[in-house]
Amino acid sequence: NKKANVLDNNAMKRALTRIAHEILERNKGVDGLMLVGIKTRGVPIANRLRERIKEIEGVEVPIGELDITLYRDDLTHVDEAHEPQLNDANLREQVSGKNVVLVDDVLYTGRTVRAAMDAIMDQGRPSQIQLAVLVDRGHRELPIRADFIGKNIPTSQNEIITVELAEIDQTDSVSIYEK
Ligand code: 3GP
Ligand code: 5GP
Ligand code: MG
Repeated sequence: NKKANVLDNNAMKRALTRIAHEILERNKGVDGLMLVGIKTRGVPIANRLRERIKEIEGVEVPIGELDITLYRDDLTHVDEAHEPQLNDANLREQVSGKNVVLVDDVLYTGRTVRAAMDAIMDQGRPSQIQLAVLVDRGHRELPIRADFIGKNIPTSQNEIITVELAEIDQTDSVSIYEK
């Protein structure tokens, strides 16, 4: 059952515009920049950031996607015994020498991001890896943090964050549910 709407369409738009500016500021422009979305919902978020960056700088930065699926995926309960499994890495561009910005919808334990970093490093030697997330819900189990955050939403273990994106869900929203 739903407890609260946290971001609507306009708030999400503003957060992603801000993150696009922050990415450009941190990386001093688009040179060497590459975005990598983590499936499923990290991919449309990465595409939106690329659109914003194009509007700001007039350049389309390279983009890739990673498929990292939990070995046992039970949406309301992440089994600590099972690490996210890496399925495949279809990175369209070489990551060597790039400033790679990983993009995901929700950052939770950090295990998905750890697997994503492994996948990137298998492709080559990036100059840097940074992390952008729409929502940081806390409860990290690894020493991982995001460089760019849409919204910090402190949650309890029995809450889940629902992220809906127009490209997949026909609407843009972030809300909190109680299990
Ligand atoms: P996503 O792949 O688009 O990011 O994990 C499959 C989907 O379930 C994810 O979509 C994610 O949004 C959603 N989800 C909701 N709660 C959880 C959770 O606690 N753990 C995981 N792994 N996914 C969750
Ligand atoms: P982590 O590996 O950090 O525990 O979890 C990150 C991944 O799991 C993200 O890709 C995200 O899709 C999913 N996830 C974890 N918790 C939640 C949550 O509360 N809501 C949503 N929507 N996704 C979550
Ligand atoms: Mg995700």
